[in-house]
Amino acid sequence: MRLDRRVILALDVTDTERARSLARSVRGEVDAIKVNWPLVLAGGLGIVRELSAAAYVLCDFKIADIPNTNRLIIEQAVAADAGGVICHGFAGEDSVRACVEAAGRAEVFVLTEMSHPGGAQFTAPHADEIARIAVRTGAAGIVAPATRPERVKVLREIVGPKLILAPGVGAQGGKASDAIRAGADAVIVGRSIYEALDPAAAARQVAAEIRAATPGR
Ligand code: 3DU
Repeated sequence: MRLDRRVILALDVTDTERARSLARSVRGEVDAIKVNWPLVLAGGLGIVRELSAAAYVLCDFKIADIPNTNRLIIEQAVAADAGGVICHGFAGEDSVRACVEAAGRAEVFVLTEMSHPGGAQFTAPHADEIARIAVRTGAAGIVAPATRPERVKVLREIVGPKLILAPGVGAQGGKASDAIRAGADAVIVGRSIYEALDPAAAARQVAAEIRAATPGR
């Protein structure tokens, strides 16, 4: 994933026409479009192929099954031209490894610790170990909570130069600049961009906040 703006749009809408129009309107303002189950269940996997023609599409399938099933899911995402896929780490090292092996040139991001309050219950206590799994399996990076920048800092120490993508900005209460200063490479933003009257302007604003927080980068 090439990061210029350091902003990824979470395109969590279920109207495929609106999804297409949002993707068009933020072109050049975000580095990638993250597609999650709501859109794929509504529009089919074809929407991934379609959006991939003009953008890096990150399939947030939060894959968390046995290795063989993970492989089958990843193969579908790759066949639809996804640039990257998100898997859960809690299913264990063999499950994550199966994702990385099946992905080929597509990038795998391992979800370590979820950003919502419930994420502190089960994922946070194991996030450091999951981050180590991401390193050992050769994943491209991890997903870590913008709502807990202090945790992003700890996870950065563990993953070294691997990419850290941080959801939880805006609607969930996290601040893009805090996540980036803590060590995230990019933030994932959904509602604050796609529900804005001017989504492109909202995306530009997040990118501007990030630039202001990291002078000289
Ligand atoms: O809260 P937002 O509307 O900005 O959307 C955040 C997106 O990131 C959404 O697609 C959600 O499924 C995803 N995500 C998290 O919010 C938190 C995680 O730990 C992992 C993914």
